Amino acid sequence: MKKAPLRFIVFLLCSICTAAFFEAAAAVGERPAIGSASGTQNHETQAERDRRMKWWREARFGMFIHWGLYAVPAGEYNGQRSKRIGEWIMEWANIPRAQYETFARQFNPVKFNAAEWVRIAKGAGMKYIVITSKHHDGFSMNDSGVSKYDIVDATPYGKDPMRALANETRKQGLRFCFYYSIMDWHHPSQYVDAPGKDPTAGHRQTKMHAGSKPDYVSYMKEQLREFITAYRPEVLWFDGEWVDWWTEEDGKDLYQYVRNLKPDIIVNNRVGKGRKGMEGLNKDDQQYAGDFGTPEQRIPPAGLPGVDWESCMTMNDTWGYKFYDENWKSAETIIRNLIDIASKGGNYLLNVGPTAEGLIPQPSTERLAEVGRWMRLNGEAIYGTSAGPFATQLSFGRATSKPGRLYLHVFDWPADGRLQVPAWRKTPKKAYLLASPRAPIRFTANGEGIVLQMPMKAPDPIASVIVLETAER
Ligand code: FHN
Repeated sequence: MKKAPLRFIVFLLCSICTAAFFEAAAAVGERPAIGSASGTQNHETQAERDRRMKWWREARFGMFIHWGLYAVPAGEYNGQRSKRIGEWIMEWANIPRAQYETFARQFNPVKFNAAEWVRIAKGAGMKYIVITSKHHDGFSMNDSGVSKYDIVDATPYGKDPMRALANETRKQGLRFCFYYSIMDWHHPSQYVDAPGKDPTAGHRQTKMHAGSKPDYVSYMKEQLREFITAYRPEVLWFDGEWVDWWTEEDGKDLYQYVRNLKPDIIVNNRVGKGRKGMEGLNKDDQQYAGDFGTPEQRIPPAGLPGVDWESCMTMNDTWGYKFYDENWKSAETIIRNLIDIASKGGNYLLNVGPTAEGLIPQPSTERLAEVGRWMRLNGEAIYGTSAGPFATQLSFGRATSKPGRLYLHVFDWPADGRLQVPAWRKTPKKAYLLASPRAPIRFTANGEGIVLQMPMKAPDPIASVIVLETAER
């Protein structure tokens, strides 16, 4: 029998080891990246990846800001309004590029105050800010060297609010991040081919002129290089990747490109083609580019052990400002969403849509202030926590955990003050309200777990947090 060449033997051995590595990783619950075949990217070890993702995983709560030219029409064009999202007005009002460009001459956010915006985010308990550097309309909200279609060159405002916001965000101890749209309704490489649609208006599926893709990709890369080197964003939140002319290979290439520019940057899964629509998590037929999943306007039904994900959500029904959209979520809904998401091991990216003058709408600031009041008391039960240990949803609320501590977030306080907590793998040794740690809560074990004997009245009608200290960490 012919002797097998050495190379073949080496190859065989390697694939056996790789397979063994994955088994091991899965076994110890390590978090392979949502992206690459080896669980890490850029030859990054798992430990390096965990270090890179640490601040983001502990942050749990961030502000999304959709701000751009679409705030000028604010949801109305020639008297036409829509239930559709405001930042898509160039699409649903079929506004030709040349016409849409005229909004730039009306964009003058003289009331923009970076310190105030960051104070509102910080006051709500948010740890990072993701703002639209360029949305689908292609307009750059920062000073871009590769485009004159930006806030410095094309508007009477003439200044760079992203510079101010980046500096202020860091000054107040939050993380500055950018949203960037791959689809671009303004770039000449793309056009619209749809019945009744102006070829230069907006559309969900822009087409790419033959041979123009390389130009556009190098335009994007040059713009991203200047954004990354000038503003040092900590996260790049891509979007608009669904267009047919964008591929997973393009996504992997762009992921590599931005990580080479800033190795500790975190990139969402919309850099590539992995996500399953608005559910936001990746298909599992291959390893896709990106560091975290992006459910949109929804919360996954159950926790996703080992997966990094972030739910993004509006406070009303639009991302970009629409003056007549008053369908605001209550502070209770927002706080319970945050708890629900944290109890499943995810982050919450909550959106505001500032006006063309540069103001965050009052209904948003009021609700964020109320969220902040809850977070100042209960932040310990959100920041740096992991998903709760219970296989099924708790009937009375949610749970988050830390080594040696379980946090019960009680939405529905029992009328008789008696709370049945299902058993889980740890032994509770002490219980108390997070709001009054020196007042121990008595509890007794029973066949199903433990029963807590709590005060008759809920300390907080939205969510009262009980801490269970456990013997085991
Ligand atoms: O089309 C965008 C939309 O305008 C908004 O930016 C959201 C935010 O996640 N993302 C896209 C819709 O999936």
